[in-house]
Amino acid sequence: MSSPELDWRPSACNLCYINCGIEVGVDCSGPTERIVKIRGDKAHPRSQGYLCNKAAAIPGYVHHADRLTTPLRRRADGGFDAIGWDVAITEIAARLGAVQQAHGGASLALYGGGGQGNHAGGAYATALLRGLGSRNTFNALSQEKTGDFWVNGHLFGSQTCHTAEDIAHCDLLFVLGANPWVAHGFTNARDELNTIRKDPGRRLIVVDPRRSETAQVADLHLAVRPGGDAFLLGALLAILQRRGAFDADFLAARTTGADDVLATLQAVPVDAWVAAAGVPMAQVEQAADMVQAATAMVVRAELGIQQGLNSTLNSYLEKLLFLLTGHFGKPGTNTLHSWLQPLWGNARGQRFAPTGTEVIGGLLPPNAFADAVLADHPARLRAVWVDSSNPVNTTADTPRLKQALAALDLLVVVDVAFTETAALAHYVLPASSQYEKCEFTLFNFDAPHNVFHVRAPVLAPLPGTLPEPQIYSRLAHALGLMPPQAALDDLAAAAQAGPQAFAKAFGAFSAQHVDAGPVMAIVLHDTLGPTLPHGNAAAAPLWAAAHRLARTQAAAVQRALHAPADTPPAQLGQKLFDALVQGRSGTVFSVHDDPWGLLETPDRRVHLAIPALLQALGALDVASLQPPADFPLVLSAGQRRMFNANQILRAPAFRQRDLDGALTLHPQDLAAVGAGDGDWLALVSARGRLVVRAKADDTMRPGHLALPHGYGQAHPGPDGQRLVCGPAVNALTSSAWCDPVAGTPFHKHVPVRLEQPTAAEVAAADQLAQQLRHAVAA
Ligand SMILES: Nc1nc2c(c(=O)[nH]1)N[C@H]1C(S)=C(S)[C@@H](COP(=O)(O)OP(=O)(O)OC[C@H]3O[C@@H](n4cnc5c(=O)[nH]c(N)nc54)[C@H](O)[C@@H]3O)O[C@H]1N2
Ligand SMILES: Nc1nc2c(c(=O)[nH]1)N[C@H]1C(S)=C(S)[C@@H](COP(=O)(O)OP(=O)(O)OC[C@H]3O[C@@H](n4cnc5c(=O)[nH]c(N)nc54)[C@H](O)[C@@H]3O)O[C@H]1N2
Ligand code: SF4
Ligand SMILES: [Mo]
Repeated sequence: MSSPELDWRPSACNLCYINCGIEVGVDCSGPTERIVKIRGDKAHPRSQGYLCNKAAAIPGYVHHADRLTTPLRRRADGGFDAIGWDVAITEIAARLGAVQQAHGGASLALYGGGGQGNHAGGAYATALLRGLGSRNTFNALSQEKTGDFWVNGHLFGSQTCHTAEDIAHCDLLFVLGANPWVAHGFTNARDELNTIRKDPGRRLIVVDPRRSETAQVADLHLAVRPGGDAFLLGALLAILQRRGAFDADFLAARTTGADDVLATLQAVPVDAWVAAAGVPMAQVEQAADMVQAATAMVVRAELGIQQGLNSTLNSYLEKLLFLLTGHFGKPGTNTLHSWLQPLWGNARGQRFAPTGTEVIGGLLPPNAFADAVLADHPARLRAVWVDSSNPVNTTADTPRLKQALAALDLLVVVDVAFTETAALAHYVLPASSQYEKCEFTLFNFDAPHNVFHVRAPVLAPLPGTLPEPQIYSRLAHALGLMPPQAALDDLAAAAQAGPQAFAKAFGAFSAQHVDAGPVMAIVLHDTLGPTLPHGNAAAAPLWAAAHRLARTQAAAVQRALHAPADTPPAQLGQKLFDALVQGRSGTVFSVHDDPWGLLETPDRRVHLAIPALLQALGALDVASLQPPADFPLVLSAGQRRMFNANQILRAPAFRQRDLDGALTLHPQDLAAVGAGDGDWLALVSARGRLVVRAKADDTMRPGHLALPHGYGQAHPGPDGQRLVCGPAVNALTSSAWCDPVAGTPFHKHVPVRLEQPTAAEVAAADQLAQQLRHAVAA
């Protein structure tokens, strides 16, 4: 039988935050259309047809046995009843309203607000939250990036000033605690790494305790002791300073505060710190040589330092490396990028009352969530909805997180699948998948060309599901948060009449309904949305964003759209919006020639001195790297591997090459515990115990172990029983083990020990492993 002819439709991959342009091959021959194949979209201006191995798994995200197809309401016995959408919306609205009435808006929170491919819904979830009088948003970014944002706020004047990496044009790529070969993190990573490797004029340095896939193609691999990065970076900066390698002209022309930084570096005990970092001095000198020789360097950092010891300090030192050497704001260096719509905000100095936690970028750290619910505080959280997140598996300290979820008056989960978090909710609302609705992401971190991709739906919504904008619109209407229907009808009629009529009517509407500000995304969706092409109603809030950018960054938008310099702002904004909603493969929305107009310090200089972090650098103590006696090994709890993708892919088939989510460790560590390759071991932290499959791996540094991220999901097996695939790593982590500034967890540095499992543990692990293999084979 010949395979059916496929209809190819443009979209983007939702499996990591690069969001490569793809074409999905849709089989239209059956009663319902199905995605069966994926290929790269050559028309996508950023990825240009590139794909990694994971994209082939997208059909398994859309079509699998655990998709939700009806709203669910939990019964007293813990089971669920299927209920209709009208009942679900009415009941949830009533209960949210009751909590808000009794305890105020501050008792409500949103947890999530967008995974790796879906930020459209976040605009609407946030609108509902604001409409109810709350700004409490817990987001995964505060498990990794808020230390970086905090540093950016100090250096560049706003936490929304975010650095981009012009890797395509650098001659030195300095990778710190990142494994782009596997995890990407920048566009077309494997192609870029191969190009650098083959070019004798370009160099790659990797700092990673593990000889990672990226380290294996590097010119220099510094196998740092886990957690030793602040010492290594401090020593490297001090060496560069002593060699006179800093860019004095750049520092004088573009920065303030360099003297304070230099004074701190002067005091660094280089030899002691290099020894603490566990790297030969000759290699650090070699790294310094390569930095000095570079004409254009990019520093690329990720979780290895952001979820490692001293994470906010690491983010500072990493930026000092490119700033003090003047590799900033030029082709082939780190620079700032523009936003169509910032993914986070600027919130310097704000505190969250129930826990005293600093709000960074407008976001709260998941590490503070359990305390925020369980605290004895008048503003403690009582009602929460989770959207596009699975905190039971992804937030530190699973048992305590579950305790907090159970203490809520109301927990609503909006997801495409029946997650571990959904299983604990009062109500579960089934969302349409990212290929069944209009989507976009705000992960647009490129410079000088920045790209935004509005992804039109390529399939009809799975019956029973709704796109998030409709869910939040229905809730906002049911809660009485929306302006009068007659006003919305007038605005909708103006939208039908055309862009100019709409712009005029919207101006009048905004003036008249000032209190509709918080729910404006929903207003735009309900009125302008229906007029947009390709089913792109959810992109309506971008109308306001496009007009704002055309006003504030006119030259960059003109360059992107090839529009004449005298284009009036209103016309430029409309042109940008039209390009965004009409384009199917992504749109270049801004082209910047330098970052200085994007800086938000009043003097447009980089403010290099951050006193609290300079003090922390001066106070670094080599003894802090000594592991506790009862937990002598360091676990990287959540490694990116070829076959994991956060919690997005639930069916075990995707992970069949590493079905048990093995613990990788150096053969020497395996021998020390008297075990062999493939044996079960008990991995014990101060917080918990997991039985895991051991896998000898000589790329690991002795003493350093790794468990994968993105496991621990239950999925229905062939006999209907729910089988949990691989370790749920956050059973081992603690929410208190985190950065003092940003509250980001030290997941790359969990102190552990290995033990022999009991006979009963081994029997249970063997049985589950067999069931999983049986399920995958079926
Ligand atoms: N395949 C795959 N790709 C993904 C994801 C996925 O789940 N799977 N998730 C996406 C997401 S959400 C993110 S945030 C990114 C994360 O992307 P990365 O941060 O690149 O990935 P990780 O594997 O978490 O960690 C990177 C490296 O840090 C190293 N490391 C551990 N401890 C230390 C240390 O003390 N110092 C230093 N210098 N390095 C250390 C590890 O050995 C590892 O090689 O990946 C994205 N891409
Ligand atoms: N121990 C440890 N913990 C970690 C990490 C680690 O390295 N170690 N990494 C951290 C990092 S960097 C990150 S980014 C977080 C990620 O953790 P989370 O914030 O929990 O996000 P994801 O794992 O991406 O889960 C995405 C969820 O969105 C759902 N989903 C997919 N599409 C849609 C949709 O269209 N609509 C809706 N409503 N839902 C959808 C998926 O089914 C899934 O449940 O994990 C963090 N946790
Ligand atoms: S790098 Fe791979 S997982 Fe990430 S978006 Fe591209 S194809 Fe998808
Ligand atoms: Mo992440």
